[in-house]
Amino acid sequence: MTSQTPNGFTLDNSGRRIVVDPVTRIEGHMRIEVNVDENNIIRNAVSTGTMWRGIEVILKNRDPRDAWAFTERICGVCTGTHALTSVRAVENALGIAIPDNANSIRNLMQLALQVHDHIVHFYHLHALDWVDVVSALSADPKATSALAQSVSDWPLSSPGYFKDIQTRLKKFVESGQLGPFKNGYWGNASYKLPPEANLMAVAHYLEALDFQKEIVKIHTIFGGKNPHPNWLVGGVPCAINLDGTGAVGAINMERLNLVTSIIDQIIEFNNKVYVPDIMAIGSFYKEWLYGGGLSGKNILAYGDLPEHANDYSDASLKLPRGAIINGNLAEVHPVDHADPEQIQEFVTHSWYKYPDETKGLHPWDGVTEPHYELGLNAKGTRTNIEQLDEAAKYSWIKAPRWRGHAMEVGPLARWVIGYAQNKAEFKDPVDRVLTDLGLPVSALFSTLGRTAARALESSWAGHQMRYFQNKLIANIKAGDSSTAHIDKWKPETWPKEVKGVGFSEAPRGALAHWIKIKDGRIDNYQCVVPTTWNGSPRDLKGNIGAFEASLIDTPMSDPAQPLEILRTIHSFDPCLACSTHVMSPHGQEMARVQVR
Ligand code: NFE
Ligand code: MG
Repeated sequence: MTSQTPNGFTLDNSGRRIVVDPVTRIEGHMRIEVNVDENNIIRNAVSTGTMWRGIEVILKNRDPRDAWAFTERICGVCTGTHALTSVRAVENALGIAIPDNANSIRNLMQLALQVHDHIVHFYHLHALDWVDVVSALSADPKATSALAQSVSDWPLSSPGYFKDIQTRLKKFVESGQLGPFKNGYWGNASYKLPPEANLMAVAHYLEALDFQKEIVKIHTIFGGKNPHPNWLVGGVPCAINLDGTGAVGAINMERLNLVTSIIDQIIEFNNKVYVPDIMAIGSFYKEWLYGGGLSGKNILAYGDLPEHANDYSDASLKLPRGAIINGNLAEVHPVDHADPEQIQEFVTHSWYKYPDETKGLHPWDGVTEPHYELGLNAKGTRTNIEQLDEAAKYSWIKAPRWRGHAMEVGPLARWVIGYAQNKAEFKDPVDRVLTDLGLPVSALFSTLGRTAARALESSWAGHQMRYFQNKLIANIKAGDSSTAHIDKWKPETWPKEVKGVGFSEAPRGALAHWIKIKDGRIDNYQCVVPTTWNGSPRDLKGNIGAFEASLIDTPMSDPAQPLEILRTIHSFDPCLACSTHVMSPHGQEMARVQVR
């Protein structure tokens, strides 16, 4: 049956249905179903979160000062970002200000997460959608060396180096123990890189695996551990003592120097490996401009990285805030988390119950009441096993909307908003990439655009880290070693009832937590996370979510090998643990790929 969605997509679910479950190389449990027409072009898409975790329910009646430690465990991937968002929500509710050093350290923690997440996402979760590992076996190491040296002066680029990598890879393949490279669609016609580019990318896959463990040391220095570093309402939980005496584990000059040296390595890795790889790989795929979905239409960013402590105004935020509707880049709308007209969550197609499901709820009044029921498909059979019914409830992800619109969030959304605001630090790198690849601005709104924006952001983030690290050191040297204000820690001093909101830009996009505090305890707590926006199911009016929209009209070269689906869905870096915040017995793996 053909239908038109209010957000501008034509759907047809009459063709063959392809089920991909579970989608791998993401965080959490997710299923995608698409219908393809007789030419194997995707004409309908259904995305579903198949797990539920109930963290919002677990938080009820707890001490608001502990909320960060619970919410942080929503996810081990965007580790720390929920904690940061949570302490901001509590500070906003109780009027708690943090010291300058805490602001710099929080920004360093958040930026370290961005860079770590982006590098790991590209190399370890996404690259193999573009890079054919098996093809690397037939590369000429000498030609690979020449290619590597033509794209950057990264030192690991000799013919011998690539020969060694190739030999290691060969042993791996011959052993039959492919490990992380198992079950790839090697040899699929959608792979376009020459063997040498594949070999270079495989080498960088291994290098990135080694390097990522250095990045997270920043979390262990400022937050004691990773994943799930420590946070604190009122500041950060680390003491500063430059001469190394006094508090055990205090931040001293030696530790600060280690942070500085990791930041230098991050900047170099981004400049000489990550960004050049994106450009090199992008140059072979620039015809493959599918996957735009909502990105050229409706995008949302909350902004983050306050330059000044406690100032969350647009002017203070280094990552931009705003909403773009219907692709009109000339108008960036202001975003207000406290406005009940702006952000609402719907559950028409989600496995939750609302008193009135024809209405959305602002998160301060949000309700999280699970209500799992299997939909019935057109044939009238129970469907979760075989085929979802998108006309019924079909996902554990709620459907958040901004002024009624389904929105895409993430690095591309942030960069397009910065671009639309004419901010040179976002506009210039984007224009350089487009010029180098010979592509128009519209090419940004694609799977490739999402992947490129993430690389540019990783590079930008490295420089911001250097900025906040220098700011931190200068402030400490000027005699300020304060890292926390705990003067408002006593619940007896709090108002009887109060509410607050904290927001951030997590690696995957706009994140906010809303809290209501009553008699010193959490009365209601709601998280609306990036993958809730992107992975949203349909809403009451039939608007499809960003994942779903991104798949429509994409041709598949072989539906039994759904590489194009993975390529586009992976470009969002989905995290289902975040978005569904008890797995049902029906949520477990049912099949890898089914073609019907
Ligand atoms: Ni679990 Fe997360 C991020 C948050 S969800 S990864 O980034 O918040 O999309
Ligand atoms: Mg939620």
